[in-house]
This record gives sequence, structure tokens and C-alpha cells, in this order.
Amino acid sequence: MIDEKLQPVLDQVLQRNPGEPEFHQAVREVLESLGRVIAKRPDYLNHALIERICEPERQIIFRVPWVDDQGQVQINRGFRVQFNSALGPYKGGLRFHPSVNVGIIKFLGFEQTFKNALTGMPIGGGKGGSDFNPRGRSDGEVMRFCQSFMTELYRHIGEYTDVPAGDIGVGAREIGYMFGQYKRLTNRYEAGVLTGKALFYGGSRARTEATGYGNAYFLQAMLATKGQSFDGRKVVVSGSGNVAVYSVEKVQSFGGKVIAVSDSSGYVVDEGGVDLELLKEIKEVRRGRVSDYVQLVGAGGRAHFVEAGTGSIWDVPCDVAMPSATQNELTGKDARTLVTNGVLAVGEGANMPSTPEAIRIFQEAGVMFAPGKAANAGGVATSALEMQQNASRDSWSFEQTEGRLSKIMHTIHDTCASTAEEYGAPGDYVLGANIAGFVRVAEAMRALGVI
Ligand code: NDP
Ligand code: 2IT
Repeated sequence: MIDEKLQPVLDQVLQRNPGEPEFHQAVREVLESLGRVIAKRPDYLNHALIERICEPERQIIFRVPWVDDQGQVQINRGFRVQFNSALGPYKGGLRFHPSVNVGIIKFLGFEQTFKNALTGMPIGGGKGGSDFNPRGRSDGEVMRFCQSFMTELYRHIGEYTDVPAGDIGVGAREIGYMFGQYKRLTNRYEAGVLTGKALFYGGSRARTEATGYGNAYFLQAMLATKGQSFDGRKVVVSGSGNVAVYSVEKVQSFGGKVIAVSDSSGYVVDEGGVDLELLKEIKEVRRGRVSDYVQLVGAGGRAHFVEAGTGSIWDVPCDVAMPSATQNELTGKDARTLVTNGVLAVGEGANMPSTPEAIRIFQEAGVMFAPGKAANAGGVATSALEMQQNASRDSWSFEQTEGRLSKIMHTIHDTCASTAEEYGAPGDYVLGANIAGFVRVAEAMRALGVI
């Protein structure tokens, strides 16, 4: 339910941003949480502050022409939405996926603004990407695409302006090609302009692992509030990309047993526990599919594959669910199945992976639920640590960096929990995350005048 004073704000967002359902969904969720804030602090309704927070500061859309291996010219669309810079330079990933459009980038930029505020680091919110599909493209094609993308993007970014990183379809390889092109265009070795770089040219240790590890740390803290832990628990992780793989790694180190992973073609179940080294080999070295796992793991049919469309990974009974692929991948129906199967906790590794109906079902059933903007904030927090290292021309050890990450995740957890309690909804991490993130952004914006 949305407060009647905030309904006109939502109505205006819906009217001014037609055909952008993901953006509407993200804004509606935050506005629903803010009723309790304006009841205590009606002054937040002044000066169109909330309206301004829902409007990106700048939206850039550009043509990305490139030449494929057959010599044919291809055209894609590039985006960068610079959502809010009250707390620091715009910060957020770049997504390369055929489904990308301006509404998706706006939802991601909006979420990023509150997520980044929750980290406590000096970073604003932004997001970008392209409808380019890297699947099946050669290394040369990916490089030429990245170079063309950066040939336009470079004029809008910078260490003090906007600092992109990876997201779906963008990992260390793509960041490398984009950094190389930025360096040629600007004639500057500006390490802090991108994060997620490889170690040998300014990357941070533990950045690759950070999002998945961070979600596991958040869940560990949330489970502990009920005297629970990962030890001996069955865990299902959707996706098999960067976030999923390092969620599996950390959950295993905490004594949990990950029994299923997926990609857009389907999911694999291995009741014996997913073989992490094999999963990494398939995804990171071969750039293959999770279905390859079944044959490669061998061992007398220990694992099986279920094709997408014939079942859902959330049909696999588990104690902890970690949706780590994409938005709206976990539906109301999936949530009902998980609840029936006795799920204890859900930690969102992806951005907005649970539909609003799914979230309602979890909360009504008393399932501990960690929303993405809190649970997956470890990635961007470690990006901010990478910026710190770049600014001081330093390079920290893995232990030091992971130690900072773990502390940040526990602090975010405690902030969400105490904010939910303060606003009369103990245990509601959605409310806690939305309110704590909002208040930080709102206070900074007020201090800066009408911006
Ligand atoms: P990757 O590209 O490394 O992996 C994405 C995974 O999700 C792949 O297994 C992919 O399968 C699957 N996937 C993507 N789109 C779809 C889709 N439409 N339907 C079904 N499966 C899909 O991306 P990341 O691991 O980096 O990102 C995963 C999620 O985590 C995203 O929501 C991202 O925004 C979020 N996130 C990422 C952070 C990071 O640091 N990388 C930080 C915080 C959040 P396939 O290969 O078949 O496409
Ligand atoms: O959604 C996210 O937080 C990311 N893709 C990471 C952003 C970043 O700047 O590291």
C-alpha cells in the first residue's frame, strides 16, 4: 500500500515514463516504504525532494556501430543513466544483454542510488549498458564493440564524474577493452575511471568475489538473528555468472551445500553438492553452459539438467534461496513453492529478482528476506574500495579487502535491521533498506540546495 500523500508522486512517475514496467516496479516499492518516513518527518514532502529523487539527473542514449567478423556493420544502442550524484560521483555497472532498454537501465540506476547510499561510501548512483548480445561473439567482436561503446561514453565519465563497472555480460575482459580505449582517447592513465579491472593494471583483490561473498555474509548475519547458520543447509543459487559462482564459493566455505545452479537455458541439480572447480572451469574458462556440467561431472549420473520452460529452479527444495541471475526471475508461484518446501531465508544476489508478489508471500510466511539493494551491495562497496586504492596508488591484500567487505556487509545488515525496528516493522529488511538508503540520499540532497 502506498501512502495517499505519495500516490501523486507515483502517478507522475508512471505518466512521465510510459512503457517502463521495471522502473515503475522499483519506484513503487521504495515509495511504499516511505509512508512511515513522512509520517515521522513530513518535511521530506517539501521542495519536491521525493519527486527529484525519482528523476534521473541525466540520461544519455547513443549509437554504437561496429564491424563483425564477416565485415558486416552492426548497430547497437548504448545507455548511461546518471541518476543521482548527491553522495559522490555516479557509480554503477554496465550491462550488455539483448533485453537492455532505457527503462531497465533506469530501474537499475534508481536501485543503485539507494544501494550505494547503504554502503556508507561516497558514491552516487548510475547505470548503463547496451542491447548488444555477447553470446556467441568472438573476442575480436567483443573488443571492437567495447571500443566503439567507449568512443562515445568516454566524454561522460571520469574518476570524479561517473565510474562504471561490470554487470550482466560485462566482466574483466570487457572492462579491460573499455579501459584501453578510454586511455587512448584521453591520453590519461586514469585508473579510477572504471572498476572491476584486472589486478595487474589497478584492479582490487576480492572485487571479482565481492558480490557473491557479500550476499553470503549478509545472509550469515540475517540467519544469526534467529540463531541459525549455513552449516548443513541446502542452498539453491540461480544463475551461473559472476555473482552466482562466488555465492557458491562462500556458502560452501560456511558449510552450506549448494545443490542447484542455472543459466537462461535451464538448471542443474547435483544433490551431492555442486563441484565449484568444475563450475568455474565451465563458466570462466570455456565460457560454456551449465548443461555441460552433467556430462563433465560424470560419476554415474549424479547430476541432472532441467531445460528452461519445463520447470523452475525454485522447485528444488532448499533452506536458503539466492536468486542471482536477473530481474523478476522468482515469481509468486515460485515463492509459494519455496514456502511449501520450508525455505528459511532468501538473499537477493541479483537486482530485483523477486516479483512484488513473491516478496509479499515470503514476508507473510515469515521467511527472512534480504532485498538486493542491501544483500548484493558488496560488489559496489568493493568497487569503492578499488577507487580508494587507485586514488592512493595502493594495492591491498586479499585479507584486508575481504575484511573490509565483511565488515561493510554486517554494518549494512545491522542498519537495515535497526531502521526497520525504528520504523515499527522489525524484521522487514525491505523497509529497512529502502528507508535507510532514502534518508542518506535525501539528507545530502537537502544540504546541497535545490539540485
Ligand atoms: P553474469 O553475466 O556474470 O551472469 C548472469 C547470469 O544470469 C548467467 O548465468 C545468465 O545466464 C543469467 N541470466 C542473465 N539474464 C538472464 C535472463 N534474462 N534469464 C535467465 N537467466 C539470465 O552477470 P552477474 O553475475 O554479474 O549479474 C547477475 C545479477 O547480479 C544481475 O541482476 C546483476 O545486476 C546483479 N549484480 C551484479 C553485480 C556484480 O558485481 N557483477 C553486483 C550487484 C548485482 P545466460 O548466460 O544463459 O544468459
Ligand atoms: O548492480 C551492481 O551493484 C553492480 N553491477 C556493481 C556496480 C559497481 O559499480 O561495482
